[in-house]
Amino acid sequence: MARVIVTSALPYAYSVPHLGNFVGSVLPADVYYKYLRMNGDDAIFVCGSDQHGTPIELAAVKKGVEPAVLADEMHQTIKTLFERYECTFTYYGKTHTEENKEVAYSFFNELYNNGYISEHEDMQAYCNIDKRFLTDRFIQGTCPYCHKKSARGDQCDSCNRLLEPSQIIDPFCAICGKSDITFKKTKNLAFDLNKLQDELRDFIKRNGKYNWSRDAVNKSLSMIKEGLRPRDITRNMNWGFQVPLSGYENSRIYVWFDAVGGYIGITKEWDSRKWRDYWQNEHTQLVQFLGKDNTLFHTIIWPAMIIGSKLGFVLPHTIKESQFLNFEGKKFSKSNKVGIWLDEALRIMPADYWRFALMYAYPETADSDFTRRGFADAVDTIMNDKIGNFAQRVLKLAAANRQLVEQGIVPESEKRVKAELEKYTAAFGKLQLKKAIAAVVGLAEQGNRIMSEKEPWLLAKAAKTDAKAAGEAKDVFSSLIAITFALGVMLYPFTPEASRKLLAHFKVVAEPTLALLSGATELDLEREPKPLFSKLTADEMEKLRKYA
Ligand code: B3M
Ligand code: ZN
Repeated sequence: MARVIVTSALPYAYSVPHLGNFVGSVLPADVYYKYLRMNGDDAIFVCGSDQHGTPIELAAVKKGVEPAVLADEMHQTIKTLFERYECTFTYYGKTHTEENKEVAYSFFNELYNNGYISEHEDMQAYCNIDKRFLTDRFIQGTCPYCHKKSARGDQCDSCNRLLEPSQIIDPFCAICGKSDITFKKTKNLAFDLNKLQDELRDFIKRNGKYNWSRDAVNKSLSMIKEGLRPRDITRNMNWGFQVPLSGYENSRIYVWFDAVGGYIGITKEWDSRKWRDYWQNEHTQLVQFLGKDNTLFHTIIWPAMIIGSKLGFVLPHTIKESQFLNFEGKKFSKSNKVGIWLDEALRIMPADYWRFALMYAYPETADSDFTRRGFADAVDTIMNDKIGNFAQRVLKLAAANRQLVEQGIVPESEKRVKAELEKYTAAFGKLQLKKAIAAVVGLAEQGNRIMSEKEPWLLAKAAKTDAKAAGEAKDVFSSLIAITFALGVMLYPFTPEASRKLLAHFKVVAEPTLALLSGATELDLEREPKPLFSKLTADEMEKLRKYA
């Protein structure tokens, strides 16, 4: 039994996430965590709001409220939404807390003491129109590497390389769009990543073999190969943690520094004692889910903080990077009204449908596309026809032919259950979540095949007068019941509500475990079978059409 920390990238607390954000990290992390719980692992699932950074400050300025107030309001909204999607975090915290400040300061102080933080004076972009320093996303322009016009102050949105504001070619201000920019002399503190590059390379080579996405390994190693540069960890702005060093009263700690450290801060907020048992324990596996635009912050800056601080925190064991989900062939975009946001989605269909359809389209190794047609197909053909209808037919047949129902079946003794379960656990073991969901669908397909080949309703009729037919009917019923029960268990990470409904027929009311599959079934024949899923109605299709 392993001890595992599962994390999902921390959503910024300034807007509701869209379906693409959700499937990029929180949803697959939740699916994986639910699996670990079923498997009996000692796992915690940590996520929360990333509350610092320029966009939040700016949104607050526009609304005329304090950034902390806005960030806490949004935190509550987003947290409640994830709960409505049945995400079962051990703790959904936030970064603007005392606990996280302590964590950020201990990283800062140790890196400083160990000689990895250096002071430098340079010219920083300042917008003469907005009268502020242009940090991070507020300075945009052309990328010095790929030469696309998609560079922002800390990263290029096209090639995803990490940048410094001074590297940007033809910069302009993202607030006013103008290039009335002066470079003013300021002091900043930089994290000397260059001093840690050999250790970082070793770390990536060592841990990169634990189910990391190949893309994550490759681009991290190639960044190191190009040579790491010192990276500013302070910003000339007012929102964020104060810099714990005199002379920096007008600066704040860079948002990414306390955001990655936030995984620890949030765990500390969860439990002021237990957090150490997870984070400062060499036997812990840290499994991190994130979108590909967040990878280098997690494979370079974050491990550099852990290695350089020598605080004994566990390094990422697995980096599970996802590619992007597009919406009907386009990038999600609030300003261009492309996409569906998490609050809107629940006004169209309940959580289970989104969880399943999104994981079915999970951009696990390549960008994928969310389309109305694909969604309808996942809902109607797979959820409703293959899984839901099958389970309901089995339960109805059983209720109508009680004399053929054997109690105490061990689901795993059914060879089809055993085979698909093996694929399922192997897939989860390698964090191949699309293969895991395919094993669930595969088991339902096996069940459907038995239905059409054996025609159990005819066997049941024949069984009334023919003892041999009765024997065969019982066997077929046992297989079907074993498969139905196993589906109830295996669906849990993907569609927790349907799993609950199905397992209630087997008198399982607690959170399911994989161990149930080696136990005995007890089918409740008094319980009326109801549909697990339903097809999209004309009304639901119409609602979806509005977004397409
Ligand atoms: N908040 C970026 C994002 O939401 C950032 C992730 C932080 S993970 C420590 O895409
Ligand atoms: Zn670029």
